[in-house]
Amino acid sequence: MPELKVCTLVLLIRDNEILLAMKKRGFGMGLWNGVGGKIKKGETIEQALIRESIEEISVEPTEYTKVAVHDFTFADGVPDMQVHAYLATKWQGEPTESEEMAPQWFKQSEIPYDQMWQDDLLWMPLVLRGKKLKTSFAFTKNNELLSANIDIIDRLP
Ligand code: 6OG
Repeated sequence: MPELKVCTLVLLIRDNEILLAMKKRGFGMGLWNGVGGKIKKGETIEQALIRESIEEISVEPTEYTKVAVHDFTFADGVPDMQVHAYLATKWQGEPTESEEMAPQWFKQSEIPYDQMWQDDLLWMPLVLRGKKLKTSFAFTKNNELLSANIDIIDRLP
């Protein structure tokens, strides 16, 4: 069985806005998303979320809550990516473009779901309303959403 990639994903929230970033290269290129990436050996999930936020948009989250754990399956039915998603309400630094991501504030009522991963439309509105989720999503080889399962839960691991 291939190794499970564990990743982070952080959405900055202020008033009625959300910070998304355009992925300029690699996996998910051309899509708006939160910031994050793979956890490195020896790192905790929270250390990785801070490191990735600094690397990608020059922001250090200081107050954040885990809102979802997503299991993603691509093509073969074997879960191969687990994404720990957080909302951050405090941070240090100004969101700044890097080689990997170009950040932009959006109104929460104007999230560009048609330029995002197809799962986002199903879970982001729920976490923005305060829900906590455990989900699993399956995608085809062409990154089209094939199936979705979303459980609303009280506490996340
Ligand atoms: P790097 O390859 O940049 O990490 N990611 C997803 N995010 C959403 N919203 N939906 C998906 O649906 C995703 N698949 C992956 C996790 C990849 C980054 O992309 C996120 C990481 O933050 C399939 O190291």
